Amino acid sequence: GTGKFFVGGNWKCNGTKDSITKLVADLNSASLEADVDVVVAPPFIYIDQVKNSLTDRIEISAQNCWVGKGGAFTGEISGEQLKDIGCKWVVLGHSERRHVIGEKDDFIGKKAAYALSQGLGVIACIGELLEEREAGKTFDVCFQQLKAYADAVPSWDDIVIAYEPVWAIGTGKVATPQQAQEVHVAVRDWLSKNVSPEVASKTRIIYGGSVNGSNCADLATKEDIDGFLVGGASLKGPEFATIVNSVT
Ligand code: G2H
Repeated sequence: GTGKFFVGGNWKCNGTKDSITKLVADLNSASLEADVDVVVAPPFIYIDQVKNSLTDRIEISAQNCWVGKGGAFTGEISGEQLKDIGCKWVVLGHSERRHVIGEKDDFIGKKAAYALSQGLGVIACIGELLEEREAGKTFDVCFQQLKAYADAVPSWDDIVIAYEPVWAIGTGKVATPQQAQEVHVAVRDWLSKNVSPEVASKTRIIYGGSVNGSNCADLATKEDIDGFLVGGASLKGPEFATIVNSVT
């Protein structure tokens, strides 16, 4: 792998004050391998609760943010506000925002650039739909999404790329280690040719899509899999710890 293993828990639109109190307690008492960056992404309204109760060992991410400076944008949350409440990261370009909410590549690229400008790290998601994979367009789609980030951001220092094939998200159909590795290599190659060999070798590329406590170890053995973005299984503290500790 490249750099430090990185495991993010994307809680999506799940949880209550009570269930999050329990999850935080489980995470606080879990033993986590030292050499792993660990991040959780609660829903916006629970970030402050998590920030005030979770161990500093685990950093906090938002799941989205506004594309620019705050102001008259009803219902949005700005990057400045995320920094203000102690977020270190923001997930951008998640497939649910692309395909359920309708966010487009260039909008996501602008969000990434603005978030970086505010000092947030960006977990930049990419990934193909099943029909795109079946049509042999996996690399084309991933490269187009990567290009939108590359065209917008001034630096890749604070970006982690999350490859999440949409057909594997929340479906229980995890990509095989070989399928994931193949795309991760292609992404690294794209970065090398289109950004720089240095960025390609330094940027972490994590896998997401039905990662759980049983399949993480096999995936983690692959050379270009530098960690995971975990949805469903991140809602269970002990299982999330198992995934963090799958670092090889
Ligand atoms: C992919 C992943 C986390 P899950 O969306 O981002 O979710 O692990 O539930 O497939």
